[in-house]
Amino acid sequence: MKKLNMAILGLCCLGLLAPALASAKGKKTKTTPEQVTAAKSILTKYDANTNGVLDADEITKLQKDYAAGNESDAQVFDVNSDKTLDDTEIAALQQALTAKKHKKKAE
Ligand SMILES: [Ca+2]
Ligand SMILES: [Ca+2]
Repeated sequence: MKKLNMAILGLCCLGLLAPALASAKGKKTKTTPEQVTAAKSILTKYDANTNGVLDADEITKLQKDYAAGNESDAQVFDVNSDKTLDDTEIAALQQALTAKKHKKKAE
């Protein structure tokens, strides 16, 4: 009986851990065209030193503005809709910015 309980407990732990592991396992989120457009717009607004990338201080300002509700473009990156841009979401933003450079679509 005790063994069974342990087995069940083990299975429960696995069940709890598996999704966490799956999401932590650096899965790449796909960049949507909307995100690329928004990223471009954000870069235009926040690239204060115009070096073509969002630096730490520029990202901090973006995060502050977004948290204050002053930045609507960043909304597409707030995947969990908690009104803040965390590291993962900023990474997605940076990814969208690079995607723009690599993927050139003839329009
Ligand atoms: Ca910059
Ligand atoms: Ca968020």
